[in-house]
Amino acid sequence: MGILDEMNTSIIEGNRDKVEELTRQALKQGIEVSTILSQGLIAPMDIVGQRFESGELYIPEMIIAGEAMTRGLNILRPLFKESGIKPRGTMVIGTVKGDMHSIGKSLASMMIEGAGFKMVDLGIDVSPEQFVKSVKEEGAQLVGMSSLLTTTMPSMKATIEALKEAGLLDKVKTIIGGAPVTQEYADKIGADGYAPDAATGVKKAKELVQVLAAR
Ligand code: B12
Repeated sequence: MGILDEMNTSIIEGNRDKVEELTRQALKQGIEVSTILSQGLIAPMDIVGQRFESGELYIPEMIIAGEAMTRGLNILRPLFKESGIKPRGTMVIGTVKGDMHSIGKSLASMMIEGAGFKMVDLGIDVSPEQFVKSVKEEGAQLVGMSSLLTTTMPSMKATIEALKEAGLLDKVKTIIGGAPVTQEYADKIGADGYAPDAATGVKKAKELVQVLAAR
């Protein structure tokens, strides 16, 4: 069994220490960081989701799998950072109000940070007011929102409305993501960008700061 398969099994089984060890080993073997990420860490979470849906796995197991994946992510995190460069811009990121899913948000944050942005991560269950406050305090150009539940997607709309009310929408660009989110939804709520994955998030972030700079 290849090391990436072993990582899949260990995440699904929630074997946190093993995931950490295998991530280190995979790096030592010279496997690309992006491959370790997509095939070793992200792929098993899809399987976990499917098994949850079919009733094979329960919430505690889903939490432990998430924690195991995060251990691997933490090892890759420093490798995404470029050092000593002036930030391209500042992004405030968070999982929207009512939503506790952190993994996709943290991954997007890590990759955008790696592309040279200053990231202000507000964590999970972030209210529209908290987003607005942080954008003001940080002078951010970008706001990243994550939602994994169809029931919390409206919090994205509420956040965009709160930014508008605070008179910030001409200064900041918004990017939304998360499994149930679509381009169509982004258009509907007036988000400036939609990213189906973290890599697209990086691309959008770069594009949108350029749009702002060109003004
Ligand atoms: C792990 C998990 C949990 C963990 C979360 C642990 C944690 N620390 O995050 C726990 C156990 C807490 C959990 C709880 C719940 N969960 Co849950 N969970 C999942 C699971 C299995 C994986 C999510 C994940 O981490 N995926 C991996 C990451 C990397 O993918 P991602 O989040 O999509 O992120 C990527 C992109 O979307 C994008 N992205 C995401 N956000 C952003 C933001 C920006 C700015 C950008 C640029 C990009 C970006 O980039 C990421 C990387 O490519 C999914 C199933 C699935 N396949 O999605 C269900 C799932 C999301 N959960 C679900 C449900 C129902 C729940 C609960 C309501 C269960 C319950 N009955 O209590 C609760 C809700 C709690 C709450 N209020 O939030 C449903 C949602 C159904 C729906 N459509 O609304 C799913 C789809 C499972 C299912 N098939 O039924 N869950």
